[in-house]
Amino acid sequence: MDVIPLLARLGVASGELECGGLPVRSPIDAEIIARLAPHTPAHAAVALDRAQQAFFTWRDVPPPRRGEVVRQYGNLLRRHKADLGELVSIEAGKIRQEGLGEVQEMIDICDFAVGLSRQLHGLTIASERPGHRMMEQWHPAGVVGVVSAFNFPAAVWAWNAALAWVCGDSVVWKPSPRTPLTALACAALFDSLRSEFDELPQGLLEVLVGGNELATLLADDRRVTVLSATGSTAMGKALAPRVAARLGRSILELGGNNAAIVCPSADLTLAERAILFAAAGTAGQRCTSLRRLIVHESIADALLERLRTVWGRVTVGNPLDPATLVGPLIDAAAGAKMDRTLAQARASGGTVQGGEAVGVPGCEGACYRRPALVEMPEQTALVKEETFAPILYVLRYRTLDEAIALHNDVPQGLASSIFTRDLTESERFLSATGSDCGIANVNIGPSGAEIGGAFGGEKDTGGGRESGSDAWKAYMRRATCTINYSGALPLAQGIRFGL
Ligand code: UN1
Repeated sequence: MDVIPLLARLGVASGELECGGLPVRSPIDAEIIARLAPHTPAHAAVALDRAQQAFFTWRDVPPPRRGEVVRQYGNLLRRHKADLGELVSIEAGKIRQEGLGEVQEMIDICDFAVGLSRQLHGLTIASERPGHRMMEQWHPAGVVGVVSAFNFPAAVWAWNAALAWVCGDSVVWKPSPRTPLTALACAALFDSLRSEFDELPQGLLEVLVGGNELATLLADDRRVTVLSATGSTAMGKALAPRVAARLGRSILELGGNNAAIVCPSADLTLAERAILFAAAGTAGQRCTSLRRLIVHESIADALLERLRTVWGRVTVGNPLDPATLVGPLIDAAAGAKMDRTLAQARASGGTVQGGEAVGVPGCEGACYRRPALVEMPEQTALVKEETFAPILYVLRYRTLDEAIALHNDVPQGLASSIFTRDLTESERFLSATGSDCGIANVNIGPSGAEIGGAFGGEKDTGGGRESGSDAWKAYMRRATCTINYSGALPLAQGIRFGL
């Protein structure tokens, strides 16, 4: 696949693409599409320096003006949606619809951030002292480090970057070494704004291409005020203590083991469609992918019959082919992990449909798997693990209490859903004693979240929140300010002090 013309249209110079020691492969056919020169710690030091200098300038630019830059970036994304979406498909293996959806998500967060740029509101607070006023101000935080994963090579970065920029921060981005081209394209588009905005400092966006050592470097560097990392729980557990050791801030969006409870009153036609997209979409490689289905015993056979049919029919193939619903896994190691997991599921009493390798003409070296539907006798240790592949475990329940207990009895806590038309069941699921996840949905699957809400989850998912709602506050520092206009000096807490 020749990605050079596509990258050229997105503004990436071909000189960067062919000479380095880091091969970039497309999961579509496992062929090398570029060779980049990875950045060294010395490059990273320069990039961090530039980012810090950029912050010193940028924090002084009025937020609505910062928003104008993000607005123009969103417009660039609109213009380049088809090309950038295709690049995401080629590099991450997503089907075209999902590649485009990812760019749409970037556009949406830019729009959100533009609005936010005029709404970085603080509170006014009633003072206990006469002639005093209290207020909160939100100030830019500093350099925001973003570590992103292969499965959302652009959108998750954009959630962070668009907010960070309007909040007055600069961004140093370490993309997954599997998807650096998308990052270079996003950066080239951003760079092209420079001609329109004099105040856009060099260093507002720095991209570091390379492996884990660069993420470690960001975690350790005091200049990185906030480190936002998306990826596996193991990655989060490696980085977070390093950030904490220097008392830095981190935003973690780690693994999920997302479930859906299907109740007796559920609309099964709707549930079937939602389950298919959530479990098999993106070849099961979203943090929010549906991995566990907890079905009431009275409808389990009926639902399973429907699911077996759709699982048998789902089209697996080249993600650039418009008829394909399920593209490749990211690499052979992911396929081997899926195979091992299914063998273990069988060994512990699971009944497996699907999961076999699919040969795609012209893509023989790549890793295509049919999505697997696995009926399990119980929620074993294997089911509690996140396997980043299209495997859907099916469990049965009798009472809603039992279903919720099963639902919450995993280490992860990202996204969740319930299918029901019974108000008492959905309210219970959404209540304090229901789902313990950061995202809880009714009559839609756990994946495909909109940017307007805060995104993230609890427990092994890391606790961070990104994207919408008030997630922006994590990218700023809060100053609590008390102003005395009384001419006297009453002390708080009733203290009398003085001679
Ligand atoms: C991820 O899988 O890391 O909810 C992010 C979704 C997307 C984001 C997923 N909006 O599927």
